[in-house]
Amino acid sequence: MKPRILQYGRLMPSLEKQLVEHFDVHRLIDEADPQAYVAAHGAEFKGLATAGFADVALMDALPNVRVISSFGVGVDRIDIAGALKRGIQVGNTPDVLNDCVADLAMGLVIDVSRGMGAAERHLRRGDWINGPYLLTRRVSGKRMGIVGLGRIGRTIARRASGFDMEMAYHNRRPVADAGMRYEPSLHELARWADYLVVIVPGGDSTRHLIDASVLDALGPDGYLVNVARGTVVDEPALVRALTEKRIAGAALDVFYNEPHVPAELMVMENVVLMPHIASGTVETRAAMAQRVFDNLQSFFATGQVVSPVTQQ
Ligand code: NAP
Ligand code: 8YV
Repeated sequence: MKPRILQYGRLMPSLEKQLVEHFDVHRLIDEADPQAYVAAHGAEFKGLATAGFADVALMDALPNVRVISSFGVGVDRIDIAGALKRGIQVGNTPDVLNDCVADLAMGLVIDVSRGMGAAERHLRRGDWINGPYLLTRRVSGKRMGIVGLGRIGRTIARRASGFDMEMAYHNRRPVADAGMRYEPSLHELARWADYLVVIVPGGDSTRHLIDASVLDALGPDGYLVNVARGTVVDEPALVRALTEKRIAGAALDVFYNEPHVPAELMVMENVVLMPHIASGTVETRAAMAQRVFDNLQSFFATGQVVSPVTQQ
């Protein structure tokens, strides 16, 4: 008999198809009253496939679920401690997205400095006829400060080394084989950097890590690049710093209240805005989908997911 799985949120159609072929799947999004449905049927499910969310209320409503497989590496909307306490394994999709997230981070560094998006808007508006585009800022040879030298942070560093950039990083602890300077003070890193690239996990431990004081340390010639989570940046403080020209610009793939983006940012030419697309390539999303499937299949075959999450 196929294990019964609850699907929370929308997943890629190819993944939904693969899940249905191997599991007895029920999609919670098809229920008019999801809460009433899980209250009545929650005990039927052995696993949960989720688009990134699982709180303890949901886990309690699914008392026989022993595995959660989540689409994405970030687990900030999954209560990991709550899952582990209930004997539930959580699987995510690390590593397979490092390259694409790092590619986009590097693209954002280039775009916010060289004004590629802004210059193209200038051309498309027909403004080139009236004169050349403004001079922009050089990228090669500049200083990049990486906040979060983990799997993706290290991949970003490899990209930046191809641009002859000087690099340093800040984590809570130094990384043994980082091959670059560790900066124990986030403020000192921001003061030193031309680009502060943020790629830490979201959640309570990093909420507003990038606040007004870090932005002031980055200063009027510095750029903020955030490909982590919107919660990591104090967004109103960022809007104020940009409005008052206390930083040079920002490039953001993630926002505090997605898909809502502060109106002030929408009209700023020194700000690059992306709709959370860093992992969004055909190749990477297919690999992420496969890992969601593999985590479930491996759990039901061996009792272990492929990519276990052991802490938030
Ligand atoms: P990872 O390998 O776990 O790396 C995270 C790094 O952040 C670690 O080096 C960690 O070092 C550091 N860190 C954690 N908390 C910190 C803190 N409070 N202060 C400073 N450094 C801290 O994770 P990853 O696979 O690279 O992914 C990172 C995050 O990127 C994900 O959790 C997700 O939220 C985000 N992401 C976004 C997208 C997107 O589409 N934009 C795509 C993929 C991932 P220490 O533990 O030593 O501090
Ligand atoms: C999203 C991400 O999962 O992996 C992560 O943590 O933020 C992304 O890859 C993806 O955008 C689907 O929501």
